Amino acid sequence: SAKPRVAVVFGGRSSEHAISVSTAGSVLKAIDRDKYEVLPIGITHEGRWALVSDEPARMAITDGRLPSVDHVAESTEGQVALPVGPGSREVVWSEPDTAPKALGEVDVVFPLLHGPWGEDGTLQGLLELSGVPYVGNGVLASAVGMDKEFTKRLLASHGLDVGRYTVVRPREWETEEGRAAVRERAAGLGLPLFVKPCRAGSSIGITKVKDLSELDAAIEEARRHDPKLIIEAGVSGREIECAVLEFEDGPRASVPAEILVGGGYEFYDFEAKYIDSSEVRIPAELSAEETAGIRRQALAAFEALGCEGLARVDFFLLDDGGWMVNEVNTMPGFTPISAYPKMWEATGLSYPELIDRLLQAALRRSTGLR
Ligand code: G1L
Repeated sequence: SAKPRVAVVFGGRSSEHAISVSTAGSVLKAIDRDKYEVLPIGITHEGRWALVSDEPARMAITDGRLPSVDHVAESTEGQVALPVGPGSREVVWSEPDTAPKALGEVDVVFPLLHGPWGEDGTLQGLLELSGVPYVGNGVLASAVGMDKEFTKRLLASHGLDVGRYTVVRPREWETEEGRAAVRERAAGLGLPLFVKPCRAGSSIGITKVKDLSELDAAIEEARRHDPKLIIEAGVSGREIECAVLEFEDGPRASVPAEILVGGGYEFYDFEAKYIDSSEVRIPAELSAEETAGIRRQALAAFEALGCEGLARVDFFLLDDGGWMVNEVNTMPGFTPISAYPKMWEATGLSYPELIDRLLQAALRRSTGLR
């Protein structure tokens, strides 16, 4: 009998709760029910794990209405629990003042969560402790991919160009000598500068600094999202992305895409990314040599971070012909119209096939060292 049971976990205490819910709707719709049994588990805004009705249609973004776990949860009183400890993969459902009820065993978790407690490796750590295999990146790659400083350090040590930058640590901005040192390092990077929270799921808190008189305000703004900041030298070039996916014989890179930022946007910000949906050209118009180069570097970045399952690697093709890695996204946008699935579609892999490959890769692994 035994179809593998997939727990799709989504929602959560994140500003991208609704994005996660609508992504889960797409994933639930595309999972082959002849091959897998599905258990949808939502995390409410308050962080409560709840059993959700298996109705993908109710999880879509419909004319301006944002979906939420709180609207599709079976009960806001009860709570789903994944026992921590090896041996059991049994999931339980408890209502107040009643004995916990077994929901059965889970063979694999499909985590669709963004931001803190989602893509920073903490949920992956919980799943490791629980002994349940899961789709996508492990603890280390998830944690590194979330931190722009450690991403750059690893990529650079593997010979990839990451551009010029400086890190501002929490305590450094709290003394006058520290602030002076930061201003001096920033001035050495030229203009424009991009001031960013070092650890963030999306583009929130980022300021483009065109004059050093704007630097302090930009730093204060970024510090509202993360006490650790990164200041990057602005670059001029084209924004090219490449999708990497783990196959039976190892990772493969897709045809690349180009992000064409629509008029009016200073850079690819939160709104441009999710609401305005800037144009994506797939395949990107590149020479055969450029395409081969980007695919090779995307695989190198995947290996540098010790990625598993998938990653989207974002580059700048600089005006001088060089390449720079801008970001490694270990949990990319994942609806059928997101760049990551579209790059695989253009490479010959449909959305349902992509989901099946991710589940198969997770089921081939077990938890622990690999
Ligand atoms: F599980 C995967 F495949 F690794 C995975 C997990 C999460 C792929 C993509 C995502 N992405 C998201 O969860 C999100 C960016 C839609 C969250 Cl808001």
